[in-house]
Amino acid sequence: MNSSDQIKKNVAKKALEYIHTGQTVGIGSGTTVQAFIHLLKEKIDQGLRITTIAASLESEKLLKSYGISVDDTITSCDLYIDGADEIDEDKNCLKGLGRALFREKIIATMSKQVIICVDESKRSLKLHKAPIVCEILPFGFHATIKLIEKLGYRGKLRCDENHQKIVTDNGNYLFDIKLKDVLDDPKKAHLALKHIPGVLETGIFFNIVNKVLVGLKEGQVIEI
Ligand code: A5P
Repeated sequence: MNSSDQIKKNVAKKALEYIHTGQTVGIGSGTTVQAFIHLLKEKIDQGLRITTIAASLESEKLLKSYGISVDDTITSCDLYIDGADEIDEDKNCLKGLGRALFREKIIATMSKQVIICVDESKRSLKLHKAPIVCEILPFGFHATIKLIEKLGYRGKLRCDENHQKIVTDNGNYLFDIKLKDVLDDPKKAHLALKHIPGVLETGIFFNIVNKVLVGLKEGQVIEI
């Protein structure tokens, strides 16, 4: 049986097979992506040349520390590599547990190919386990939460262990909606939430993922 870290490495290694010199590559965030960046550095040392754009300050810092070029003026990517918190059979996913959903969605949307790297535990027939994360504007956030609740959702403003509100890389707050039931229509849920002016973006990704790499406990990586 492979450890969780080893599974992440296995999936990251598979994702690396899609990277070629001359590409612009969107780099997501989270621990699986960190494993990917470590392996990417080895390839860069061997002569691979790419330009990247990063979905979080943390990923950007790691890329830069390895001497990998990061350019946030890029307008399109050949491919985007990221993790997810949960993914369903139709490749819809829930993202944002690592705070970075907003930039992640911007980069995924500008990418020709979106590859999501997960382990088996993140797969579901229908989304229901992970929260729907909403990035919300600090101004008027009480009113925004009231409107989210008016849609029938219940959740929590994300705070740290000292009860301080978590602030994203973009200076906003996060509201985590706990799902009571499976998410039958991710697009509909996204559009309803996005209709609230204070909701800047949601962690519901639909019609955007092209390929899923799933790391199995036994060590193999399957492509979906
Ligand atoms: C970041 O906000 C998330 O969308 C991440 O992509 C997600 O949390 C996956 O992270 P791990 O690879 O650490 O599970």
